[in-house]
This record gives sequence, C-alpha cells and structure tokens, in this order.
Amino acid sequence: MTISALATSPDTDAVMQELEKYDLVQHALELTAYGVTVVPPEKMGVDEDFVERLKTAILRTCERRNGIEIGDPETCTMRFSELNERIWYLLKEDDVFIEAATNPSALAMARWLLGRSAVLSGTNWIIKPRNREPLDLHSDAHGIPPGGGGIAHHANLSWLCTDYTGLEDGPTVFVPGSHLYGRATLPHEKDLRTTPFKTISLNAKAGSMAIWNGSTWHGAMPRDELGLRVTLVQSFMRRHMRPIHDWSVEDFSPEVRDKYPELENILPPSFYPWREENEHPERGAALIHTGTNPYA
Ligand SMILES: O=C(O)CCC(=O)C(=O)O
Ligand SMILES: [Fe+2]
Repeated sequence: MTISALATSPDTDAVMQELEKYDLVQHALELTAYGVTVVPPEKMGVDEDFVERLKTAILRTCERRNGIEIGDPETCTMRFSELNERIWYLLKEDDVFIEAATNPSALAMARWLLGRSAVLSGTNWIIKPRNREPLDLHSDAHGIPPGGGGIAHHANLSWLCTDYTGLEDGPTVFVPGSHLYGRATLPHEKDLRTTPFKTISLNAKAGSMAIWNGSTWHGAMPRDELGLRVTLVQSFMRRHMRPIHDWSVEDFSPEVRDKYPELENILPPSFYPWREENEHPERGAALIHTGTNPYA
C-alpha cells in the first residue's frame, strides 16, 4: 500500500511522489533525522558538462563584477576578500543559474523541507582560496528563535562545483541533529576548535548537492589546498518569509519563462507588504493555504 497513491492529501502526496521519482527518499530521511544530506551528481539529473558550465559562470561573473582576472582556478592565490565581493543576485547573470535553481531533484528536496510553496530567496557564490580561518558554527535560518524547531523555515541547497574530498579542501562541517534545537548557536558554541558538539565534514565530489535545513548548525574548515573551492549557494524559504532578493518572474523574458516554467512557482508575487489596502487580495489564498500543512 502506497499512501501517496491514494489521493487523500494533495500537497503531501505530490511532495512524496517527487522524492520517489528522483530516488531521493533516503536523502529526505537524512534531512529529517540529521538536518543535512548530500545528493550525488548522478541523482541530480544534469548533463555531463553542467557543473563545469556552472563553475565557469560563477568565475566569469566574479571577474566581470569585480574587474579582476582569476586565471587558472587550480593555482589562483587571490585573497578570499577579493573573490567574495558582489556575490549575490545571480539568476540574471547566466541561464545556468536558472537551470540550477529549477533543477527537479533540487526542488523535490526544497519542497520536502519547505512545502510545495517554497520560494527561492537568494543565490550567491562562495569562492574559497587557500586560507587559514575556519568559519564559525552558525544557523542560516536568521531570525528563528528557540521554539522554531518543529518545521524547516529555510533550506540551503549548495551545488559543489569542485571536489570536497578531504579536510584540506576546506569543507563545510555540520552538527548532525542540531536543526532540532531550533535556534542559532550561542557564543560559546560557535568556535569549531572548542565547541563541545560533534561535527561531520562534507565529503563529496564536484556536482554533488549538499542540502541542509537552514537551522542545522554548520561552519567550514580552513582550506590548505592550492586553488579555489567553488560553490553555488541557493537559499530557499517558506513563502511567508522575507526573501533576500526582491526579484520577480517578470524580470525574465517570455522565452526564459517558457523554458523554465518552475520560475513562476519559485518566484511568486508577494501578498505583502501593503499600506491602506492590499492591492492584490487575490494573492492571499495561496499564502493562507501554506498554513494548512507543512508540505503545502
Ligand atoms: O563555506 C562553507 O562551506 C559554509 C558556507 C555557509 O555557511 C553557507 O553557505 O551558509
Ligand atoms: Fe551558513
């Protein structure tokens, strides 16, 4: 008996069926139990050159926006601060960012955490050269206070564009299960060298997607390896939250909207804010519906 086939719960059934379709059930379970999972490249359903196209788009956008020349990313010795300026708002820079944001496996996972109404909140890159500084443990679900651990509010879907196969790569590290605390880290919990919490470090090939509940505490190891670790970070949120970017599906041409129909769903028009009167009362029903079920 497969409950999702019995058509009693349209939102939950749809989310469950997508997980089955893309062979992601184990990853959904890891997200629920540990707050983090890594989906290997072969389950992301992209063509072979996708990750190279994504990495190149990130490096070219960084060069163009910052007026720099990165050269060979495998030997680049530029500083972190030079490579991580103007890192946000990437969708319009190259269609590969839209392809990444609307990837069916990625959306199936985002919707497991945030419901079918999940919205794309923000996109940014991280280009990490050899550096000596660890990144402190933190939650990405800013503004969610203690008590908020029952459901996910925010999800980080990070596409690894280079290998994270050893500690020398400067991988992200996680405190498994910390999403259940439902709060941000306190000052004495943050330092990776002294935190009393057990951590795991990401160990995955380029093309994998690391996905975490935004409330899962994470940080990053210093990078010892020469060259650049390159990552596309995609933040999804529940629909009632204030997205990072004020972007709209109207910003994209009809051709792009036709090619990536999921854009309409992940960049919905907002019901809020309003002043004396709401100018778009017709948008209210979709938002109110999200209050009926965590999978809505
Ligand atoms: O650089 C890393 O591995 C961690 C990045 C991070 O904290 C994030 O993407 O939210
Ligand atoms: Fe983070």
